[in-house]
Amino acid sequence: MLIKQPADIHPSEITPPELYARRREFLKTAAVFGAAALLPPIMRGTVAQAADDDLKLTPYKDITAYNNFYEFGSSKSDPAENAGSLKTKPWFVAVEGHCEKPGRYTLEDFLAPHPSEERIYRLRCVEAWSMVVPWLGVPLSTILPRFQPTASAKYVEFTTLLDPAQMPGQRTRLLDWPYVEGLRMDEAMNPLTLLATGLYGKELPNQNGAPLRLVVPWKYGFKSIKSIVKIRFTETQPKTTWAISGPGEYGFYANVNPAVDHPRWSQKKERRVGDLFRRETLPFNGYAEQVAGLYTGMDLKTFF
Ligand SMILES: Nc1nc2c(c(=O)[nH]1)N[C@H]1C(S)=C(S)[C@@H](COP(=O)(O)O)O[C@H]1N2
Ligand SMILES: [Mo]
Repeated sequence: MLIKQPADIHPSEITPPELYARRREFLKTAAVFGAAALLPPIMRGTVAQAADDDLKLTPYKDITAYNNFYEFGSSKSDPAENAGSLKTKPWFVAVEGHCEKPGRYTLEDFLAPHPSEERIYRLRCVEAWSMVVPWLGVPLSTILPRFQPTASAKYVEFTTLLDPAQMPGQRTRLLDWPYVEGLRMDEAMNPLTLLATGLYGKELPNQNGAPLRLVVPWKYGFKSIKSIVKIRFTETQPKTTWAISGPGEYGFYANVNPAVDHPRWSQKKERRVGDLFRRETLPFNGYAEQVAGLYTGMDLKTFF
């Protein structure tokens, strides 16, 4: 039997080919954005811990041409076609509710002084498609404390711009405008929760929610509200647009849960945009290790 010296062993001989290809893909990704060692620690953790799914980036073209943003129409191509009418400069964010420092902030002031980080997160829509997106943004948990939420602040409510002149979908009754979303305070303060300002190293395109959108990677895409103009600290659970529109189909929690079907279709599998075949959907979209503890003791069939 021939025993090879370690130096003679090509990495492809010790790593199953499929994993090897994935690792190369990851290394390529890391090369595009700078060496993995230079990534912020939290992001390295995210990449390493995000279950056994691959994190091959969805092409920029797909991320920016296949969207849900009902303010610009209900078909997937509408936002890219129509969102040019949205004016994102200047932009203001109002901070209201149970906090010591409410006010109306310019976007720059609202985000300052925190630098943007890059986070590669999967986005999983309840319609059973998914993407892997290299977001740029600031963790919500680094921004919220500045406004000094009080002990009564149990939730955070988010509101999208209301301006039918810029958002043609708002001239219809497709949804109850403005679009609203909410998180429990501990979900908002979880280090994975991101306020995104860009993707692929560039400013957010309008169709992806410019200039400021939420990204909650363990929840269905619809939690990730776009073009945010208001954040309000509340004592009671905020209303959310999709739960208003279909209370039997969409709940407040919206955690990715392959074991609980949508009333009209299964949530067991998903199709990565651009792929031919479907793949298994992972509980909490692959982030169970980091966030399952937030829901200990809750029946996720009741709190869907
Ligand atoms: N204001 C607003 N935010 C929104 C939506 C919307 O229609 N309006 N759609 C949601 C849904 S259903 C999904 S899946 C994601 C899609 O994000 P993407 O287009 O960047 O992939 O945005 C979410 N945020
Ligand atoms: Mo969605």
